[in-house]
Amino acid sequence: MAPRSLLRTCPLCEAVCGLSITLDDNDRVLSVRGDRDDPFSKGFICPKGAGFGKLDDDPDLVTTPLIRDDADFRPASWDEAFDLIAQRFAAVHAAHGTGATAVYLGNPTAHTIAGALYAPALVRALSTRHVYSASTADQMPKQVAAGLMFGDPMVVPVPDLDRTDYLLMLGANPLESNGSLCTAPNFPGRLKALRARGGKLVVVDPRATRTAELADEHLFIRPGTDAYLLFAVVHTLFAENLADVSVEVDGLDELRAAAADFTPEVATERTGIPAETIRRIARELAAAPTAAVYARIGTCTTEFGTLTQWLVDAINVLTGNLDAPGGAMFATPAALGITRTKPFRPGRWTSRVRELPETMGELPVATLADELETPGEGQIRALVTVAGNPVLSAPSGARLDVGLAGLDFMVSVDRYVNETTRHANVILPPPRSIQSPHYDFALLHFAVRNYARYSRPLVPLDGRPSESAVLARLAAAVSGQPHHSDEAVAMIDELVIAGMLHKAGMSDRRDELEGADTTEQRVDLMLKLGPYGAWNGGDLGLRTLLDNPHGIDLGPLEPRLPGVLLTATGRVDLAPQPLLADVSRLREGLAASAPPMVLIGRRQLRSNNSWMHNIEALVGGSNHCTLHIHPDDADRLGIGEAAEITSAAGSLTVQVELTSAIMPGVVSLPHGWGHAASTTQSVARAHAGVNANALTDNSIVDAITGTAVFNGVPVTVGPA
Ligand SMILES: Nc1nc2c(c(=O)[nH]1)N[C@H]1C(S)=C(S)[C@@H](COP(=O)(O)OP(=O)(O)OC[C@H]3O[C@@H](n4cnc5c(=O)[nH]c(N)nc54)[C@H](O)[C@@H]3O)O[C@H]1N2
Ligand SMILES: Nc1nc2c(c(=O)[nH]1)N[C@H]1C(S)=C(S)[C@@H](COP(=O)(O)OP(=O)(O)OC[C@H]3O[C@@H](n4cnc5c(=O)[nH]c(N)nc54)[C@H](O)[C@@H]3O)O[C@H]1N2
Ligand code: SF4
Ligand SMILES: [Mo]
Repeated sequence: MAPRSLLRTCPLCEAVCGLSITLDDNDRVLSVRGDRDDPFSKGFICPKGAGFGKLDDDPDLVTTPLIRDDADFRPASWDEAFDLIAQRFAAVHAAHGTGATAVYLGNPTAHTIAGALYAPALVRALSTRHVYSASTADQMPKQVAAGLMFGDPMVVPVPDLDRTDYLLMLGANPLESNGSLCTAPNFPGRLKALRARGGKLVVVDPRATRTAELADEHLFIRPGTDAYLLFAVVHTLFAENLADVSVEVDGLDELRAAAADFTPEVATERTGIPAETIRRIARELAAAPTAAVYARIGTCTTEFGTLTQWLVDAINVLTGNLDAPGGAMFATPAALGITRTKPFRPGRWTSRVRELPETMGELPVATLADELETPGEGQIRALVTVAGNPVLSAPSGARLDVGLAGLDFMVSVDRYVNETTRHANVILPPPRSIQSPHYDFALLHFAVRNYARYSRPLVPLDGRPSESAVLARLAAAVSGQPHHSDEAVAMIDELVIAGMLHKAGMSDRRDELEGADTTEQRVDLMLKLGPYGAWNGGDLGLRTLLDNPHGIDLGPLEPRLPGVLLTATGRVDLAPQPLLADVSRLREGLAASAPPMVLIGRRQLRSNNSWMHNIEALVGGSNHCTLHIHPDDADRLGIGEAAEITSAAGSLTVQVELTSAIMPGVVSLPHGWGHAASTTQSVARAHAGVNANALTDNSIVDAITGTAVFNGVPVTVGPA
């Protein structure tokens, strides 16, 4: 058989690029190219996507279940692994109840069918309030702000990148990250096109990033102060009578009142951005034919993350750009997701130790260390992690490292033995990506064009269970159900399918669902009942996507208000009570003196959080764990090649990189490094770096969501 090229969506970031993958006779990846016929990504690919084959072929990958006896892992059969899990979870339940078990879902669960369709079953099976995920180290403030303003935390507006005339971007660096909560393959190309058609790009960032270099204007901002800047923009829009609201809203007067004392002059003092510049930006946003404000991780993971995200969309509303072409719009994903019927409500319960709020069924990962450490009823004794590495990705990582070592039992579903999974008693590996089907259930909610693409597994499973089967069997094992066969997947699917058909009043149509297995039939049903679906006035179903393996374009974003709103009034709430209540905290912040030196993060093009450091082709070059510091600061502090950096949470010795691209008074360290501990990843160990989250402090969070604060951490820096 000659080498063959097969098509698949890249699962490695939010840009959902189409890949064309060439396999040899033994199903090994020979090469990876961008799929030129994908209507959304049009052949774009980044170094990570190009490294897909190397990731797939990494000799350090876990390929069979591992059981740890004392210090060492040994290979085991799937049945032995699941039997042990069932037995040990039963013991924890008998001794401490289900409230002593916990689950952590990491970032890649948002990129797999297994994560989308079967992780919820695992969470239900555990029947615990100890549910944690990377969301509270990431985008939760955006989802909560959207939930409060629009009634549904999945109804998140995205900048209409391809049509906007003016983009104000804060705390995002898509030239390295390829975008987030804004699914846009070839984000760099789309920004260049914006400028080429005469549009303006303004970037707000404490660093002169590659994205800032591409922009018309870059504003340095003191970390953690974006809420002051945006409030001053809101203030100006009202003060200069520039507000021009084109959608039905509540709370306009309350918003105006809340913004009254946040003048541009007040904001200047906090942000470092001149008042006249702030006024000009407000005027430009109001005057542009179309404009959008977009803010991402640099603004979410700060003390005022949720307030910031609220103000972003408040400005989009005030400038008449919400839900309007070229403004901030809502995607129309093809697959029917969870259909919520009641307005979103955060904080339905709180965490045991610190009483931090629940959101979307989760507790903040910033308190995971407390819940592991603090004795008493409800202390975590058994943990499941799926596709995550909280020791490197959550705040106070060093405490997590100790906390995990003290668990009665831990199971991890992961490709690698990493800094977190090394503590597991059992590691269950997913199969290769090319053995898994793919559909982007989550990310297409945030796409800048409506689009759908389904990829079947490119090669069959070689006796290993699918990741869906791993999660389904795990759900059965932890809840004392029969867990011996892959039938667990079909059992979950039949329940879900029956429920969806019943709700749609179509219970007699079960036999009409197409697909090679129940997972595909479930996808078919979600597509058929979706907004373009064959059972909903359109023609879309699984068959359409199988017939169009490059994906299909479903057109530009369309206005969706008021249809997508789920607020009690059916209007956009510009002044939700929980947000107004938090403004006093922001006001109090005005009195506090700014720390002389703060730490922020940064992302690297050839890296992905903690897990692409074991591929030679991806490490090295600029992909190193170094502390960026301004030469003036380094001079003043007497810092040479290495520095000692200390926060309330800990201290690290780091390699230094001088760069005037960073503001004086700010240092930047990428997260996801710190591989010196005993993992089996040989390349990563040789490029160990340090764990930035040994410095971040879990006691400081965004009050409304409990989201971790990674940007604006007070530190002192001195010579090593
Ligand atoms: N200081 C600081 N900390 C941060 C951030 C920051 O900006 N600064 N960013 C935060 C953000 S945005 C995020 S999303 C989190 C990420 O934090 P996590 O989700 O906890 O960590 P990742 O490094 O993404 O780990 C992903 C793991 O999934 C495994 N994996 C990869 N593919 C698969 C798969 O298909 N199936 C399974 N089962 N496993 C797989 C990898 O081997 C890896 O071990 O980090 C957060 N932490
Ligand atoms: N190559 C690569 N791509 C990735 C990832 C990766 O690790 N590597 N991770 C993926 C994940 S999980 C996510 S969530 C996305 C995130 O995608 P982005 O949100 O684009 O993330 P970053 O590239 O970290 O950009 C954040 C920017 O915020 C700036 N910043 C820090 N503090 C502040 C502040 O207080 N105010 C303002 N205005 N700016 C601030 C930082 O300097 C940085 O340039 O990227 C995804 N894509
Ligand atoms: S930009 Fe993201 S989706 Fe596209 S090839 Fe790179 S990692 Fe994959
Ligand atoms: Mo993330």
